Amino acid sequence: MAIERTFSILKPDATERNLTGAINALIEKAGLRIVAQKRIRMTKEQAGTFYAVHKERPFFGELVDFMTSGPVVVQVLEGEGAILKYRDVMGATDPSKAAEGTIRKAHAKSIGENSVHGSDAAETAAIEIAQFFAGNEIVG
Ligand code: 3AN
Repeated sequence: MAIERTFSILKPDATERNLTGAINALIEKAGLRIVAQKRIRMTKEQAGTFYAVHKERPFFGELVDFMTSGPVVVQVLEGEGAILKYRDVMGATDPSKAAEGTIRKAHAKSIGENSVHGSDAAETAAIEIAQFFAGNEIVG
C-alpha cells in the first residue's frame, strides 16, 4: 500500500480535557507519523469553510460553534494507507458505536463532541491539509 498523508484535528473536547498526548500515543501506536502539528483557535470563517459540505445539515451551526469553542490541534499524519488507517483508529462517528481500542471509544463524549476529525478520502485530505499548512511546515 502507498504512503499517504491525512489531515487530523484534535477537537476542543479533547484539548479541554488535556488529551493531546493520550490521543497522539494512539495515533503513533497505530504506525502513523505526526509530520506536522499546531495548536490553534479556529475562527468561525475557518470552521465554516472546513465543514462547508455539511452546510445544509441541521447540526452545522452547532458544529461551527463547537469547533470554535476552544483550542484545537491540527495535524498531518503520514503512513501506509494513512487515510483509512486513521479512520479505523478514530472509530465510528457515534462513540456508542465505536469499536474497542479506538480513540472515540476511549475518549469521545458524544456524536458532536467526538474528539477527532480525520479526512475521508485522498482528495479531501489534500484540500484540508492545504487549508491549514504550508508545504514547508510538513516535515516527513
Ligand atoms: P466523521 O467525523 O466521522 O467523518 P461526519 O463527516 O459525518 O463524521 O460528520 C462531521 C462532524 O459533524 C462529526 N465529527 C461530528 O462532530 C458532527 N456531526 C455529525 N453528525 C452529527 C449529528 N447528528 N449531530 C451533531 N453533530 C454531528
